[in-house]
Amino acid sequence: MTHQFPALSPEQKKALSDIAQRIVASGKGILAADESVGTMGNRLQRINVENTEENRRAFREILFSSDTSINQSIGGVILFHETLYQKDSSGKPFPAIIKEKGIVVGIKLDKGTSPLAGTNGETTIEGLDGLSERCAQYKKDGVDFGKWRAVLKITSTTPSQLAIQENANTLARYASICQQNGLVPIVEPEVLPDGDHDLQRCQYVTEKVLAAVYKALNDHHVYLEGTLLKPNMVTAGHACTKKYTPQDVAAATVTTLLRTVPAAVPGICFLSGGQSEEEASLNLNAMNQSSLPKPWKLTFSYGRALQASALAAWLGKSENKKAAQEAFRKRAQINSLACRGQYVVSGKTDAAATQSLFTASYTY
Ligand code: 5MM
Repeated sequence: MTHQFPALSPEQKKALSDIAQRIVASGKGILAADESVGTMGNRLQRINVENTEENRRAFREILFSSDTSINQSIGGVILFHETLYQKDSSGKPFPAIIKEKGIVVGIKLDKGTSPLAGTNGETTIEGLDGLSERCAQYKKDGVDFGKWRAVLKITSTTPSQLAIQENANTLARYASICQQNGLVPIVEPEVLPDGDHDLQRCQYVTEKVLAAVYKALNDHHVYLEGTLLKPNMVTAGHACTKKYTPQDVAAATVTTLLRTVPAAVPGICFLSGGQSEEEASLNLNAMNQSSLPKPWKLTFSYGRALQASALAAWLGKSENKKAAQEAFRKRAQINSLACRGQYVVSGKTDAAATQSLFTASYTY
């Protein structure tokens, strides 16, 4: 082994790094609005709204047509394929509305889980076939970053070495294909919160998973400066009886990241993983207040924890549009403050913001 054959030109590297830096510019995070049709159906069911294409479009229009000032807290939006080609009520394509606010458009590229035979219910992710062609088309259609979510479970027998290696390798192959097509890959290895394990077990597993992911990214010559990581926070399992403070979560999470994620990675954008909106904000805030070194931006790429209050305010009624936008704006602003470690809880927190958003075995 002597040297690496060039994979990307200096111009390609600069373009990727510029996109990644824009997404995680100071105080900014990502709105993960990339729920596939079935997952969006689960969200709509909670507010008794039918899962039709029009209802999915109408809710997304509420989010994307927020006042331009939303660009102070949101640097990127991840879309599902259907949403990328939808329009607002005046006929303007969603990507145009998002870009006009200076926000970067992303797309969900994975095609969901499929079983890994011979394991205890573990999975890999489908979507590599034809991925390069899909990326090239999305780039032409205004997309600048991709997202691929792999899922690992904590039980007494999992995650297995096979599941860790297979998902790490698949994430790295996806990341390499994205970069060849000018898309910044968001690498998302989610360790699910299901189970009664404690914080230390989650930390141990997350460290093993992230170490394998960064070894695979290096093996695949992925240009780290042009990537973003979307991990789970290190938390105790959903059914663990011992309770931990945001400071405990912050210490365990930042320690895990320091041990496994190179400083070349510009940003770490956490998923919310079923935490309540408020919990997800407080944990992120505690991380950014922690005295541990943080060579990367620590920010958010929340789905449920940015949309739950907005959905509860909307209830499928057009007259509630303003209230839903205000709920979304409020959560985005709180998370922007949390990215800087400046979120101070004041007054009463909305009931919707403190409700658990946990979905068991979130592996659709
Ligand atoms: C873990 O899910 C991702 C982050 O969302 P949360 O903050 O709610 O945990 C999310 O981007 C997810 O990957 C998308 O909603 C797509 O989900 P599906 O189920 O459609 O693959």
